[in-house]
Amino acid sequence: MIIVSAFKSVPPFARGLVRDLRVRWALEEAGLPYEQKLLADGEKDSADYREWQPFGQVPAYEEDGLRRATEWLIAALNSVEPAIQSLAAIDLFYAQEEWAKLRRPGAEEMVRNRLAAVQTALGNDHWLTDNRFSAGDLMMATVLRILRHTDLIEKAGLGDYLARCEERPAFQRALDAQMAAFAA
Ligand SMILES: N[C@@H](CCC(=O)N[C@@H](CS)C(=O)NCC(=O)O)C(=O)O
Repeated sequence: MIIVSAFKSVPPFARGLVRDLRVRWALEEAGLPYEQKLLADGEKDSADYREWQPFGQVPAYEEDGLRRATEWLIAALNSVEPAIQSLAAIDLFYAQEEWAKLRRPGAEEMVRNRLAAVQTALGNDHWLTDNRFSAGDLMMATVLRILRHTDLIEKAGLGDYLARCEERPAFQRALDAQMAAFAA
C-alpha cells in the first residue's frame, strides 16, 4: 500500500499548490491507489512525523513500509538546497547590499534548521539510506558543499559526513576532472 502525507489545512494562497499534488498526480497517471495521511495542525513537527519526513514537510511517501534513496535526493534538492542557495546568494553575490545584510540572519537560521534536520536523520549512521552510499548522499553532499565559505557544516555536526562523501575516489576523480578543465 502507498501512503502519502498531506496537510489537513493550509492558508488559501497555498491551496492547490501544496507539493503532495505532484505525488498524487503521478499516482493518478500510473493508476496506483493510495491512502492519504492528513496532518493536523502542529503534527508535522511531532517526533513521529519527523521520523518519516525529517524536515516536517509534506509530502512524505511510504510504499510497503519502504523509504527510498530518491526521497533523500529530492530532499537534498528541494528541502535543503533552496535555503542554502539563498544564503550563498547573499554571501557571494549581494554581500554589500543593505537588504542582504538585513536578510542574512533569517537566511542563516533557515539553513541551520535544515542542517539540524539532516543531522538528526543521519544520527550516527554513515549514510542517509540503509547505511550504504546512495544517490541521496551524492546529491546531499553537493548541496552541503555550497556552504564551504562558512563553518555551518562543522557547527551542525555534519563535517564528518561531508568528508566521508568527499573522500570517495569517484568524487575525487569527478572533482579533478572539473578542476582540470579550469586549469587548462
Ligand atoms: N523536498 C520536498 C519539499 C516539500 C515542501 O516544500 N513542502 C512544503 C509544502 S509545499 C511544506 O511542507 N512546508 C512546510 C514547512 O516547511 O514547514 C519535496 O520536494 O517534496
